[in-house]
Amino acid sequence: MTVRTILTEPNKILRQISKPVQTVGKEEKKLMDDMLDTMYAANGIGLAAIQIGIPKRIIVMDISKEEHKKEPRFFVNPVIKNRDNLKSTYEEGCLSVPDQFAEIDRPKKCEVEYLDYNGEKRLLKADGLLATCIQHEMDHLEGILFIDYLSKLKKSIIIKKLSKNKSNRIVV
Ligand code: GNR
Ligand code: NI
Repeated sequence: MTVRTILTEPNKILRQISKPVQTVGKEEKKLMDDMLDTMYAANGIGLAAIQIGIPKRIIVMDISKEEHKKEPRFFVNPVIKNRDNLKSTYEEGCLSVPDQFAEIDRPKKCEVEYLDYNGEKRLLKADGLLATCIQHEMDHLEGILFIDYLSKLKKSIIIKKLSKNKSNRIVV
């Protein structure tokens, strides 16, 4: 179990399209363990492998609120099977877009087919925060960030801020 570095925008790696996983083997399980550690350490509710620089179609999530009742979820090669016409708005943040938040509209419900930690095929019917989060994470697999849904002006202001913060950060 290792906490890895989360890449932040602007970084071209975050724009890569992630590749399907052939088998859920030892290497993939180790990656999922590390991703979970990294996500918890950063107080996030989701993380896609590309956020730690690995272009594989793997996502970890935990939307449980209580510290002592962890509910980790693992998604390998997720595919959206169905999405709601009804939209819901959620104030989104992203560990790769630190300290920036914006209201984003997405389908309220969706059904996702995926492989779990043990490589078994599953179907999840998601609603509310779960649906929002899985769609946010699946965007990462396509190199999409939530700021891509904002106006050009809002997006450029955010990217400018992030670039500035990056150049000011003291790296030891
Ligand atoms: O921790 C996170 N919180 C969050 C809040 C609203 C909508 C989506 C998210 S996902 C984010 C973690 C992250 O960046 N995952 O890619
Ligand atoms: Ni994100």
